[in-house]
Amino acid sequence: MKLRELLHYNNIVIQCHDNPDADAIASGYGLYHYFKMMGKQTRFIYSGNVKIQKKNLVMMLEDLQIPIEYVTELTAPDLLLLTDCQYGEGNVTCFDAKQVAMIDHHEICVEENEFIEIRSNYGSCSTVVYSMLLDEGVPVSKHKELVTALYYGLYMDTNGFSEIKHPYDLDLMEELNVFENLITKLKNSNFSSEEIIIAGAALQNYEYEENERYAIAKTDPCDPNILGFISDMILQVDCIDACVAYSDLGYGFKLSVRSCRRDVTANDLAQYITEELGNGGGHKMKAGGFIKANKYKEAYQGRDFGDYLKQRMTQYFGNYHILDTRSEIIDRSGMSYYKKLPITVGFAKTIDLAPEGTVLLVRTLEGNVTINSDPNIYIMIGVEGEVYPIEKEIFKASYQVLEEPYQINVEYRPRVRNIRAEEVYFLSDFAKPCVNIKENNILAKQLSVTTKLFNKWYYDDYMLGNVGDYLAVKLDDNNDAYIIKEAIMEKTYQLIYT
Ligand SMILES: [Mn+2]
Repeated sequence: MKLRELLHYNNIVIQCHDNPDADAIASGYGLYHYFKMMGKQTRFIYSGNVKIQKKNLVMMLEDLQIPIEYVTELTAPDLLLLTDCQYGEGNVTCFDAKQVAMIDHHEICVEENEFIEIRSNYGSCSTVVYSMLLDEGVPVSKHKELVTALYYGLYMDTNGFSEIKHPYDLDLMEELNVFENLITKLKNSNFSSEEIIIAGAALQNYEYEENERYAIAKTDPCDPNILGFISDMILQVDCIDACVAYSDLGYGFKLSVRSCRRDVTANDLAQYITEELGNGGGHKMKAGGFIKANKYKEAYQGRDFGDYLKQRMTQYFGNYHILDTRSEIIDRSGMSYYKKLPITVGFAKTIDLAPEGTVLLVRTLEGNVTINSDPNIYIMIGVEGEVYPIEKEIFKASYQVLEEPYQINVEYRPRVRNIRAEEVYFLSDFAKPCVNIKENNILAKQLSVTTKLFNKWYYDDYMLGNVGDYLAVKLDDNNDAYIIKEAIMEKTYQLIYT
C-alpha cells in the first residue's frame, strides 16, 4: 500500500491503539501531517478507557503540538487508517468506517489485502511511516516537529535505539534536524517513581540458570522501556552472559534480550524465542521482541509464560553446533558438487563514489559495511542487495561487465554515506551489471542442525546456518568454508553430481 493510493478518500480518520505510546502517537502524527498537506479533511484520534497521562507523552503532545483527540464515539469516516496496531486486535477500539486501512510493524494478524502495510522487520511504526513519507517525496527532514516526533517514536520503541532492526531505522536515527533539547527532556522523564520500584523488584527476583549462565527477569506491568534498563543491568552481572527481561502487557508479552556470548547474538536469541508467536530482532548484543497474547494462548493454553521462556531458552542453548574453520578440518562426507550459475549482479567502482581515501559507509538490509575509496577496490552488489568489497584484479578475472543499465529490486536499496561530506546516495546509481565468467565450483551439503560458523573473516561474529541452509567449502581450500542460505543456494548454484 502506498499513501498516494489513499488520496481519493476525503474524510480520513487516523486512529492509533488505545493507551497510545510514543510510537503510536508519532506514526499517527506523520500520517495526519501527510493527509492534511494533501488538503484532506483529517482527524487523528485514539480511544479506550484512559486518556494519555504519562508525563513524557503529555510533554510530547504539547511541545510538538500534535492534535490527537480522545474519543469514545465516531461517525463513520470514508477511511479509517489505523497505525501501530491492527483492526480487530484486543488493543484497539473498533469503530465503523466505509473503508479500513492499517499500517503496523507488529506480527501480521489479519488477512492481507491492498489496504494493509505491515512491516514486521521495522523497529517502530514511526519508521514505517517515515519511509512511506519519503516514498511520496515528502521532505521529512525539513519538518522539525515531524522528524522529532518520529525520531522519539523510534527511540521509545527500540529501548533507546539499542534494539534497532532495519536500515530505515538507522536512517531515521541519524536524522539531524530534531529538537535536541526536547528529546533530552523527554528521555529524562521516562519513568514514573512507581516504575523505578517495579524495576527494582525485577532486579531482586530474576531467575538464574547456572549451566548456560543466563537469567530471566519478569516485571509487573510497566512501560516496556523499563525492560531495556533491566536487561542492561542484569547483563553486567559477572556470572551472567545472556538475559531476557519481559513484561505481560495484557495483549502480549514484550521482551528485551541481551547477550555478550560470542556464540549467541541477542538478535538470534530474540528471533528464536518469538518464532511463530510474534517477532523479534535487533543486534549482536541487544534485541527486543513481542509475542501476541492470542497466539501464545492458542499454542500454550494456560501455560505460565515464564516456564515457556525457560524451556525455550534451554532448547536454544542445547541445539546448535559450533564450527570454527581455523581450528578444525571441515568434514566433507555427504557433500555434493555444485556449480555457480552465471548470474547478473552489480558492481561499482569506489573511486566513482568519492575521492581516493574517503571512508564510505554502505548501508544494506544486512547492516553497515565500511569500505575505503581506492582505485583498486570495487563494490559488488548481490542478488539480495548484499554488498561486499572485491579487488579490481579478482573482479577482472571473474566477471564480465555488461553494457546495459543496472537494475535492482530489493526491499532496501543500498545507500552510500560519504562520512566526510555528509552526503548520501544510492549505490545503484553508480553501478553497472556484470556476470561471473570463472568456473567456480564448490562442495556443499544441507545442514541438519543449526550451525554457527566462525572463519577467518567471521571471527567475532558467526555466520548462522539454519536447518536447510548449506555448509559450503571451496574445492581448493578445505578450510575456506561458509554458509549459503537455502533460498540463495537455489538461485545461484546448480548441482553437478553427488
Ligand atoms: Mn510501535
